[in-house]
Amino acid sequence: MTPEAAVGLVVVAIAVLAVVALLAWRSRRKQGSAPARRTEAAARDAARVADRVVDRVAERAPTAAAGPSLRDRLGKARAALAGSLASALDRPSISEEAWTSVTEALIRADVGLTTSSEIVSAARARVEAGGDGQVDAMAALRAELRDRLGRVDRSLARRDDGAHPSVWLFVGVNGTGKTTTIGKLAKREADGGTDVVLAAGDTFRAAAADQLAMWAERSSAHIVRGAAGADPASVVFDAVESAAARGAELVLADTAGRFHTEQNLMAELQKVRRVAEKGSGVVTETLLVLDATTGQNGLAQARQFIEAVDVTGVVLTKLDGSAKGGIVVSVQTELGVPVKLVGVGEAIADLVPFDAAEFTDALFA
Ligand SMILES: Nc1nc2c(ncn2[C@@H]2O[C@H](COP(=O)(O)OP(=O)(O)O)[C@@H](O)[C@H]2O)c(=O)[nH]1
Ligand SMILES: [Mg+2]
Repeated sequence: MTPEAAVGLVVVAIAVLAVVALLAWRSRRKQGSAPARRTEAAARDAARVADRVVDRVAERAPTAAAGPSLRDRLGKARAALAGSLASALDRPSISEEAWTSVTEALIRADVGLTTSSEIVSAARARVEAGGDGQVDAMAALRAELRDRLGRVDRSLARRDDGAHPSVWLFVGVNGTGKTTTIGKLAKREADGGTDVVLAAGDTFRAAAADQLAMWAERSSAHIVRGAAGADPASVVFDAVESAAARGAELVLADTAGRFHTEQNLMAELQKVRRVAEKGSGVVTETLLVLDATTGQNGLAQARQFIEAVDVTGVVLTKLDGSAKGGIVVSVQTELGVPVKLVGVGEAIADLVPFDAAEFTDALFA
């Protein structure tokens, strides 16, 4: 090795040592913040992983407690109707056959024959009045549907005499989602600061009261239940008196599912309705719970219940499932009863107020 090379090596070695020393000094100086940064980075990574897990869980169980979007939950209903309408109307001039296809698409989506024809005639009149191509056929259809769903009062009524309790009675055939809806509403009302009492008026099966008790626990609501086979009217009466004694504002009364064709059961329901008002309570809502997936058959059920008890609103459940969505339009236009709430899943947060504009947009978008 030449002396120059040796000197060069020494200089390089000194330089390397100096850099190492400098780095060591800086790392010592920042010892406090480096672990914090590492912790932050690790936390960010963990959050990203958690987000991915949550996303995956949400994919598997779309009913997770996150606020449900009607648009997202109407996936199937939307795809079916929007697809048919787009293929019929996506052309410069709309032929007679195209309008027929639109009518058929609406009927397939459970809008019902009469209502579908009326909607299409009215939309067609709008388009024709607008002259050639001036009014978009899809927009006309959407506006017509929205108008028909209208601006009705969808609020859930309470007593306006300042006294308590108000009673909301839930009726409907078996399996439509009465108990589940009560559970979701109990949570919503309790979260809003209302003292809620649940009445386990389904005394047909012991399991029914247990199911309601589980929801009561989740919403911290008080529950009144009777012995298996007890008179449902007396259970509801006791719940109303218990609510009055506690100063609770609201009683949500469950009833046993019944076939709308069974006259004695419908009579029993009328008795529950009467007895619920015998003491300190006033029934301010009688909500018919309809399973949207039953389509037009739901309408037949609804007619019977409306005849038997004074139905003030409809809760349309399972709109997240294979329901076609159009049943909302039939229920309201053919029965004249407002759809007040829709169920979009089995979880506690899966109940949303019905919004005509949002619903129409969701169906078409
Ligand atoms: N997917 C879905 N399932 C629901 C909805 N509402 C209720 N269910 C389910 O429907 C079934 C029957 O509900 P339940 O409340 O026991 O009906 P009930 O006999 O009328 O009291 C249960 O499995 C519920 O989880 C909803 O909005 N969407
Ligand atoms: Mg039930």
